[in-house]
Amino acid sequence: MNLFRAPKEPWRPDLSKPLAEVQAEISQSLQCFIAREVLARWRGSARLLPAVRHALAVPGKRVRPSLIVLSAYSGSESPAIAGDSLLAIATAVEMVHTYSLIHDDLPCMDDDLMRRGIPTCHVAYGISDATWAGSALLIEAFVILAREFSASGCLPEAARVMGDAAGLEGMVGGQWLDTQLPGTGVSGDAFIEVHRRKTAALLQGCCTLGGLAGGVDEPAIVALRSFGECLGLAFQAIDDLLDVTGNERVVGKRVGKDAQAGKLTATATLGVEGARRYVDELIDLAMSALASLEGPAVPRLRDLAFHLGHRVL
Ligand code: GRG
Repeated sequence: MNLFRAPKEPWRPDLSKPLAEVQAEISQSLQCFIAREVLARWRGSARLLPAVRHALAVPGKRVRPSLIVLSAYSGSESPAIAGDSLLAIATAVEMVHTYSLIHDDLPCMDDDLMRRGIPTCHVAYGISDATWAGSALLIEAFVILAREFSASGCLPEAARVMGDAAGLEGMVGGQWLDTQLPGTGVSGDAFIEVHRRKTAALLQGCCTLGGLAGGVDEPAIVALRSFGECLGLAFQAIDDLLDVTGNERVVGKRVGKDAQAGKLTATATLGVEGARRYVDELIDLAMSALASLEGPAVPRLRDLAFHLGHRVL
């Protein structure tokens, strides 16, 4: 036995690298963590495991985990919660996001057949298992958050942030509102309220949660909240733009469906050019929100905002 073996270094991203490499590192580490730590929990519910694996282990852009990790390093080199615990929190938000995609794709919602370039969860595993898998992912995510934040003293705050992001104030409320409003004949900026809740709330929640994990101070939390909200609004407006101008093979899902369904979108309200200008303004605002932050991840947060403001998938 080698008694002098150095203990395994805790996981940390190399923030001096370009954004694409930092994101690839986060995505790969997440992939290993999901396989090693998360899917094991579903072995006792063996029939659900393939459905959960199908939805969770096929990577999308992993935007929300990146926001968690980068926000945690927006204050200092040494976040209060780091290593595998930070990865666990990043995984939990990806689980919340994955649940929302599974349920959003169901026949009773958007009725989509493709997601991330592969069949949606209910197409591959049936409506019943997809519904179970989505519900379990949401609840298991809160189990992980409770475990990882329990020693930090900010568990109640973290639970509230995630509850607001995913619940009536956020994703569920926004998605419900989206189904209630007609695509035309409502006030010009009604789409912003839908976007704020159904999409921006979770991105904002990720930045806040990452800040809490990092142990940053209150002014930094306010800055991260503002950054996350502007970025989230821009992110959804681009989703609307891609539905009009995007290529189905590149985007990995059906396009043209919003106009067909008469949805209230940024493009329906502002037109393609107007929606593009609206995105640019939001990305500028997001960048300004970062002005007071000085941690090692701040340049990468700026790169991410720029990159998402120009994304094609
Ligand atoms: C109670 C039925 C029910 C639903 C729960 C489904 C739901 C609430 C909310 C859906 C909210 C939703 C899907 C908003 C769209 C947000 C959005 C643009 C998702 C796509 O995110 P990306 O592009 O996806 O980050 P990838 O695949 O890259 O992870």
